[in-house]
Amino acid sequence: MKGDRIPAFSLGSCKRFFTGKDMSEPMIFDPQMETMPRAKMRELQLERLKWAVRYCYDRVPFYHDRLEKAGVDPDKIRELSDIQYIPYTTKDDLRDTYPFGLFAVPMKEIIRIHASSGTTGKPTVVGYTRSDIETWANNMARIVTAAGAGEHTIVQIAFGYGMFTGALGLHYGLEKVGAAVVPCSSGNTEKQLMFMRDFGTNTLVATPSYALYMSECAKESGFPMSDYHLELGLLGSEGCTPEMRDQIEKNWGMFVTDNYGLSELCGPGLSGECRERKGLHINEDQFLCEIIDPNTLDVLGDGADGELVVTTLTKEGIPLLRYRTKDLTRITPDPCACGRTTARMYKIKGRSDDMLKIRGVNVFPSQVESVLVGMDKIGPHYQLIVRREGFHDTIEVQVELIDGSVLERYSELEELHNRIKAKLKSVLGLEAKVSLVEPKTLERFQGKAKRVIDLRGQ
Ligand code: DLL
Repeated sequence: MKGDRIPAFSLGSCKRFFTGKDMSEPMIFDPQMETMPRAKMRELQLERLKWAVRYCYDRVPFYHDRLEKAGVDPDKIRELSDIQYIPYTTKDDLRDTYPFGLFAVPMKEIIRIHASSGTTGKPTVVGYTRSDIETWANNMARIVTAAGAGEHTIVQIAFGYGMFTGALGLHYGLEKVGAAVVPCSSGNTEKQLMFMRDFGTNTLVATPSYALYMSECAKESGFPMSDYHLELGLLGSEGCTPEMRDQIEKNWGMFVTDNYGLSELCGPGLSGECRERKGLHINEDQFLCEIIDPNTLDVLGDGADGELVVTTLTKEGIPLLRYRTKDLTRITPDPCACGRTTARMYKIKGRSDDMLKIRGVNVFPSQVESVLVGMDKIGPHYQLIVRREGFHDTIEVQVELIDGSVLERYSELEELHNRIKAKLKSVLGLEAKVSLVEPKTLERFQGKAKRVIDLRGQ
């Protein structure tokens, strides 16, 4: 079939350049891709964009129709800016075609399936071919190498293994660079700390909030902090303020880098910080990134703040054209002191939709609503309050009772409270505090309801 071969630079070309002896020695995993002159990178991206559009058009009926409707002829893509004629893809498109509607290969070619975290009902589902898994591992290998990992690394992966892409993504990349991987998963903190002390673990993979929580547990563990040997934290999957990063670094005595990605686009591995920490290097030979104004949908230039939109350039299982991440950032193409020429994106500043990331889990207010609607004894009015207590994110769901006298009947109140809490836990995948309040006490809105009060930035 036309458009079947990913153009230029065989995907198997990635090889280790050289391995530093310790974490402070800068290394480049794939110098060909990571230090390519920018003009050449743009050429490669164009070739691959043509391939990706043709591939989607030929193989995914959804894209065939979308491109036809938009009048996009895959053979007429001549320059990178022609991407502007391609319609955006959104999370809803993935949900509407659940589970496999956007897959571009038959199931026999899929060797792994993941899904987005914390969603109820219809999560977004992604499939990987063998080549996708290999590319993903290479992307991750570049990022962990840039952060200082290598053969000298003993790493505990404290992301949850499962449908979440974080753990296996880092796992494969770290194995690729020769690290000794300890697949602890998240939770069971005391045991993790024991392994850290006994194995001489020098690298931790976790969300910032879990890395911080672990450090607090370590301090209380009764063992001196000198029994822990962490030097590097490969953190990501949620935002982390500079203050929080400082605290994590201070508590563990380690250097922290940020990693970014989303399950729809592979998982982690889209971009990550090198030791300069002046932005996250984008794996540009794999992902074509644009910044758009989320309101007008106009494409903005380099350096402008806006929403990140990503086109996958080599993905076979579930290729995506102009996927709206809803994450707000900006991009710079300026060269980095580390020697890489790949463009860098700045830390995520927020979202253009109402998705909240709480302790690594994606939460949409609509999920909370879906739990509350239809439950007896409570009305339709609710509010979510997200706080940072110390450095831990918490979510409180305040719900109005229909009949305030329930507040005086303790056992009835407790039963209702526990029922809501359990249902929220099963749908959101995390503990929420539930507060049942008197009728008519929550604010009413004339226009769009403001259900979420996010106090974390204050
Ligand atoms: O969080 C993938 C990942 C795993 C990235 C491990 C890095 C490390 P999802 O669960 O689909 O995938 O969540 C994706 O999380 O759209 C952002 O809003 C947020 N996010 C991910 N990384 C960062 C980060 C993984 N470094 C959503 N900083 C994205 C801020 C992040 N937000």
